[in-house]
Amino acid sequence: MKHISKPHPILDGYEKVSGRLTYLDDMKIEGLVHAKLLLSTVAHGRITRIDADAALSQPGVLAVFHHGNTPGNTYNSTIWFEDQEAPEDECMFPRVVRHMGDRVAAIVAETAEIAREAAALIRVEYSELPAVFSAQAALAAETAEVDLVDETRFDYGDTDAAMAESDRVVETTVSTPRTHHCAIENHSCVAMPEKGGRILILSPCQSVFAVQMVTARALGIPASQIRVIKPPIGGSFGGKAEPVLDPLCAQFARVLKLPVRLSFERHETFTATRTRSGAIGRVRTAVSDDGHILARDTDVLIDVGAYTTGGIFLPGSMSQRLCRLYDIDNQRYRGRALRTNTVPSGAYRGYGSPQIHAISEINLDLTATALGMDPVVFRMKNLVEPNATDPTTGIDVGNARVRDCVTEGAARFDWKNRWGQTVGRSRLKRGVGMACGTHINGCFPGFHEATTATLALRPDGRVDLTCALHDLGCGSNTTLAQIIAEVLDIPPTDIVFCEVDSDICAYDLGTRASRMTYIAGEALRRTAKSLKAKIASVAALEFNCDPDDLSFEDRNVLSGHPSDRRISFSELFRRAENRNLELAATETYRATANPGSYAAHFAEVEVDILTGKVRVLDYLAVHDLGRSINRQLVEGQIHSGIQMGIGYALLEDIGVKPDTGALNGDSLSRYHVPNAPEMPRIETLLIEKTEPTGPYGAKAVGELATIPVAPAVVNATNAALGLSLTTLPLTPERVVAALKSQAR
Ligand code: SMO
Repeated sequence: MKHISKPHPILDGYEKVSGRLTYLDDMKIEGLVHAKLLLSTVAHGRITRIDADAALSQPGVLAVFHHGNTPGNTYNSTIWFEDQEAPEDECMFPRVVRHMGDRVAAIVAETAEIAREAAALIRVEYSELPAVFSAQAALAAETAEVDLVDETRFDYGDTDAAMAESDRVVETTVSTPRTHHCAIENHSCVAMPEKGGRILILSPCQSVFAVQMVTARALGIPASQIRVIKPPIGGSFGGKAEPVLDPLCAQFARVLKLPVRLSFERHETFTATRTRSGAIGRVRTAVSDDGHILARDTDVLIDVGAYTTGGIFLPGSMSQRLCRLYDIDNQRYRGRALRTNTVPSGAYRGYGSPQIHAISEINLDLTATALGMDPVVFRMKNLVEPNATDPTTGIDVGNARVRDCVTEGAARFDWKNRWGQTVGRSRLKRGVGMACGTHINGCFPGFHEATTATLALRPDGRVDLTCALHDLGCGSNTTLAQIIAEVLDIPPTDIVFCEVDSDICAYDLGTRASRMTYIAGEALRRTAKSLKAKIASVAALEFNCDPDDLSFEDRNVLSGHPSDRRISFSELFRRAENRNLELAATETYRATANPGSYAAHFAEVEVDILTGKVRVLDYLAVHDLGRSINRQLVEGQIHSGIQMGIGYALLEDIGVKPDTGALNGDSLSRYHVPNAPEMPRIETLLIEKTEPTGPYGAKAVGELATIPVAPAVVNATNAALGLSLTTLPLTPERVVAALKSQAR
């Protein structure tokens, strides 16, 4: 193959590194005015008074918006299609604020500076209400208000009987922190009036259609009145999956009949957008002495923050990720998502998967420890085989190669010789650990798991692509271009991507659920094949030969064997026009499967027992991704996944203060992500045994890359210290406290 499994630089990489790419905040828009939000300073309270007179009297101030003069329509920012039902408890400006950082008012002014200064002049009075800052507190509070947003259960086999008959049951409780995406680009939006009373929204987002639907509900107008375009985006990781600023910005533009920009600063992105939900999970794993898992019982409590958002899906998606990894005959699960008076949660790379894997994979290692068994040996006795059936959904997990990941990874990492070694004298203790992980490929069998694309030959021989493909900055468009390039035998740079625009692209779910390579990639492969057939039929007319005798080579069609004649794509465009034939193809691909992607990660850590600081020294990530389309980008995804996962294990926590609900980590100086010096040596190993339903055998890697990291690092730390640390992140304070209580 010419373009598949080949490195190719990111298509807009040069523009990015040279600073030429224009992000939304860099765009010059004529007549633009600026909005600034005023955010709640209490965690829960009824707004009794908003005095904006002083602000309004400032020169350059155009308007103040608050609950008294904006639509009170409730909505749920998680929806992504027109009639989707989801509990609606958010509105533009609530009368009762539910967390510190909730939206109280907005100032719109001629400049951003005037808006910021005027916002500080608004006086707000609250009548404070009781607040809860953790899921456990929400459970205990039993307030009249129902704070449970979803409960999902499954129960198959006979868990209690199997537990009673087992040799031992190992129970652990793991807690995971609330974490933030830290995309380099803060949340930002521009809205402006268009002809005919419509509103145009420019939004760096994960789905222009989600922005359209959510804004329509919030404003109480038909979706057709809103047009959304996605400009280049400076990272998202799930953080921009739910529209936060768009409904507000659209409302301001509609009322003022002016283009309005609403851009967050960093601390606002921390306190007033979305985070990864925190979770506490109790797992009881029943095993036989020879290391077979006989039953498992998992109970998870999820803190979704102040609004329901996508929290309704979290217990279910965690359950889906939990039962595709090990072959367990008896299993019970209960997941409950609760609201608290903290910043709302939403999507963040893996959608519940990093939480549930930390909870279950740390338990598994502690179970192996209780058995006195090597965790690799223990896992190999229980991991799923290819084409296993997910017992909760009946879905085939596809060509699941997690066993290959573990076997080949253990060999490469020299696990046998490194495991159980007491390395390190004096202060510095070393240990190795590993964890497995799985993730989905798209939303099948959920609604709308389809992608529609159009490819059309251009006069210059390049190819126009019309499809709502939301590259979030990680290079998915490059991977997708390689798939088209392979079918048509053209350079990936010959594919001209349209701007994602709700007016010109067919409906699409957008970028979520690890669906880009697997679903959109297959849709594009099929569309390219369809265009290729049309090109071949025109070439066959020109050559007066059978289309089957034609071959494609570097923007040309060749006739016969040997190929004595050739005609270029650009020439074919003209010939087709002369014949009144169209060289364009549109295809819709609807998913028929949802295979699992799999991984095994191996880590070595060094712990300073005096300071409690954990360093990751060495890392091996093994991924079953069917086939890599672009090895370079795959490695980039894996490296970034490891970086995020190390942060999740050791450093990152938005730090909700238990007494006030304020955030400790609301800036990049107080919220610590791993930087280059904290990164280990990384090796990646790919298992490329192809997924039959994926384009050229490919399946997802991007979200999964971060999923096994935290448990692998925690397991290595526990191995190094002989401890059972289960509260993430493993901060120096926690490590030191655990060492002290162990010494006692
Ligand atoms: S966490 Mo993603 O936007 O499926």
